[in-house]
Amino acid sequence: MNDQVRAVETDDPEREAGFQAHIDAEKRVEPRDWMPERYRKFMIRQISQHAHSEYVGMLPEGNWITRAPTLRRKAALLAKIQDEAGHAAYLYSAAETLGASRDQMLEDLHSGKAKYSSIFNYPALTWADIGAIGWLVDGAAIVNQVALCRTSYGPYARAMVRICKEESFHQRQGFEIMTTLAHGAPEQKAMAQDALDRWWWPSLMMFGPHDSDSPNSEISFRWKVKRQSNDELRQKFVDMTVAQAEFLGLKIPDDDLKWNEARGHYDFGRIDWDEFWRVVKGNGLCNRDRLRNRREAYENGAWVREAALAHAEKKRARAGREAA
Ligand code: FAQ
Repeated sequence: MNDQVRAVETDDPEREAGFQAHIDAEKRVEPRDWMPERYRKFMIRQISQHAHSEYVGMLPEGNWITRAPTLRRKAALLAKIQDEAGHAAYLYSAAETLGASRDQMLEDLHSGKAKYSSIFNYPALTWADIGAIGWLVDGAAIVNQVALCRTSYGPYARAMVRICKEESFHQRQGFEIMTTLAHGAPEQKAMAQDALDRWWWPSLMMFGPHDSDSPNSEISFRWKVKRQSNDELRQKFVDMTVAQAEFLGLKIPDDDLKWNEARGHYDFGRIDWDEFWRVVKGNGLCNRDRLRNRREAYENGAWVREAALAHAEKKRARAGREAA
């Protein structure tokens, strides 16, 4: 949890009951409303992790901007990556409305203290990975984020509405790349299959641990932060994606994947949770590279922040002189 939380009055049971009634009545919580300190910290935790994910999430794809195969692909990829930067900006701002400091959030990311989505610690090895990221990673992000459009904290829910619209363009961008490759030469189809093989299981891990191992879920449901569980959303993603893989003529790398008539859902194989926790704890293939890259970008951007502050200070001083 983030320590940089605005000091507020200690929580009291009567106010908490009123707060819960407000949530139970499906009303949004807004920045100036009273809220329990635990809710404020809980929201900062989730929103800042989400912001960090968008921010770090630019890196696997950023690596391919100079190598996109056509001008059109390059323009679309650039636009997509810029969108991710925008999503991080909305989300950091939403966390700031809860009293979190952006400097502190970034320091927590750069020091390795803060979490961000496990998925961004895998490398994008070929152009087909850019297709797989858009198709699967953005596809999974949409499934998760559509549910969050109805989350209880107003600024977060409103950010999600806009973000989901943009993610849906991202998903199509990825699926279009996969369609071209999967219906292209045998070598292209093999590249598409290889990307699916490598991104499938990490995409399922994006939804978080099984419900039985998800410590935050109980309170998250009570506060209507979460509307659907990790396992429900993962199942939704699997059910939706199988038909898309069939359209592409690609095989999902799971021998246990089969339609279960009784459940009305696909059954699927066991997720490697050891791998998941290894990655979350900082020992995935790219964790160190990702953090080094973010730290360097932050340090290299210091002069821009200083110049912007100096400019703002100059403007303020000029306005003060003119008013005097
Ligand atoms: N990676 O108790 P739960 C995107 C942590 S955006 C790392 O189940 P919760 C767009 C979890 O934080 C992708 N850590 O937690 C894009 C908790 O740790 P804590 C990001 C994970 O919050 C596309 C612990 O495990 N999306 O992709 C992960 O109830 C393409 C126990 O878990 C969001 O952040 C994970 N995968 O449920 C950008 C959505 N899963 O905090 C660029 C908002 C779990 O107790 C290119 N977040 N953990 O220390 C959420 O919906 C929820 O936070 C969940 C986790 C569902 C991720």
